[in-house]
Amino acid sequence: MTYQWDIMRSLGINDHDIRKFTDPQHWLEYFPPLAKEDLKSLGVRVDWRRSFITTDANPYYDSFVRWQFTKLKERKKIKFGKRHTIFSPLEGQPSMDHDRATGEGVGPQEYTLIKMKVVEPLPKSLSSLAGHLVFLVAATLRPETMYGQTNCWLHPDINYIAFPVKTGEVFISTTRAALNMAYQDFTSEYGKTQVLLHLKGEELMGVALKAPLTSYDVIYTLPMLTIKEDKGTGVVTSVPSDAPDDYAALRDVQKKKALRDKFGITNEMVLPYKPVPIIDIPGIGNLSAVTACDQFKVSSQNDKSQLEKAKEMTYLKGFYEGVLLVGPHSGKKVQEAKKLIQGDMVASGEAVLYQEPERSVTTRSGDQCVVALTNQWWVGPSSLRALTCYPCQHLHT
Ligand code: A2H
Repeated sequence: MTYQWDIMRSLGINDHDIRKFTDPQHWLEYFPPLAKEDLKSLGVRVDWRRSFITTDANPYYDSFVRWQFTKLKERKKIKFGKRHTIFSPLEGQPSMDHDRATGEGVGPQEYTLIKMKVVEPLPKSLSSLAGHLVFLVAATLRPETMYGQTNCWLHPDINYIAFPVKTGEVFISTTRAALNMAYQDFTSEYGKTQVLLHLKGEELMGVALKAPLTSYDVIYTLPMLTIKEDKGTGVVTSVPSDAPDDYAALRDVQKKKALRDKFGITNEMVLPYKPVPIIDIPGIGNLSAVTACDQFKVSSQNDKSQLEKAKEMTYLKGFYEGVLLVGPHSGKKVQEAKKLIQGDMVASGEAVLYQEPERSVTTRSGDQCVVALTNQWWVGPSSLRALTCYPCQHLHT
C-alpha cells in the first residue's frame, strides 16, 4: 500500500517538511509556485496577474461562490435532502473520485429487490426465526419479468446472513448487501445490521418460497454455481424464459439427478417447472432464452462463451423491442412496463429499491465503499450551466 507520506517523499520532500502538510493552508502555499515554475519552463504563456486560488482561502473567490449559491437557492435550483452517494463506512463520509484508490467514475446502480417469502413452517435451518416473516431478497434489473419466475438461485458456498429490517420483517442476503441496505435506511439503526443467523447457501437449498407475480404457487431455492458474491444480494430470481443463465442452470438441475441429490432437492421442486412465455420479441419469439440457448447450443451453466452469445442475442432486443404478454400491462413495450411494474410491486410491499456501487470502489484507506443515503445539498441538472465558473471554467458543485 502506498501512503500519502510515500508520495510526498517521492516528490523529494523530507520528513521534517512533510509534517507541515497537516495544515491544509500549507498545500496552497507550497505547490502553486512550483507549478508556476514548471509551466514557465515548458514555455507556457500565461498572464499570471490573473491567477488566484479557488478555495475559501481567497475571500474574494469565496464570496463569489457564496453569491452564486445564494442566487441558486433563491431560485429553488438547489435542494437539501437525502441522496444516494458512494460512501466509505470506515471514513464515515462520501467518497468522491479523488478520494478513491480504485473505482474512479463509478456511480450507484439501482436494483429491484424482489421479496421472496419463505413459506411457513420455516425450514429447520431457519427455525430460530419462527414468528418472523422471512424473505430471500433477490436483486434484479428486470422487474417486469417476475411473471416468469420458476425458482430462486443461491450459491451453495456463499455465506448469507438473516437480519431484521425496520418493518419487523427478516431479510436474507450477503453481508455486503446487508451493509449497503443498512446505509439506505432499511435497518432501524443507520449503518448497522443485527445478524440473527449466519447461513451457508447449501443450508438453504430446497426452501419453499412465495414470489410476487409468478404463476407458480410455490417455487424453490436451487443451486447456481455462477452467482457472484460481490454483486447484488447473492440471491438471484430465475426467469428461464428470458435469461439464458437461468435457463441453462435450470436445465442442469433438471437433467442431473446427482446434483439434486447432493443438495437434497426432490423431483417435485424442479421437474414440474417450465419456462413461461411472458415477453414476445419480434423475430425471436416468446421464449427468447430457450430459443437462444438452443441456437447457440449452450451445453451448461458453465458454457461461458456460448452463453455470452445467447445473452447478446436476447437482452438488448428483449429490452428495446420486447412486448409484455401478461398482467395488467400486457401489450406494452418492456421499456415502458418496467417502471410501471416496479412501481406496482414497491407500492404493494412486494419489492424494494436498493442501490450499490456499479463496480467495486475502494478508498485510499483501503475501505470498500457502499451506497449510502446521505443528507446533502444538491444541484438539479438544469442549474449546472449557471454554476460553471467563468474564470476557471470548472463546475463548482
Ligand atoms: B436479472 P448486472 Cl429475465 N450473480 O434478473 C450473478 N448474476 C446475478 C447476481 C449475482 N450475484 N445478482 C443478480 N444477477 C442477475 C432477471 C433477468 C436478469 C432477466 C434478464 C436479464 C437479467 C432474472 N434472472 O440480467 O451484472 C440478475 O438477473 C441481465 C444483465 O448487474 C440481474 O437481473 O448487469 C442481473 O444479473 C444483474 O446483472
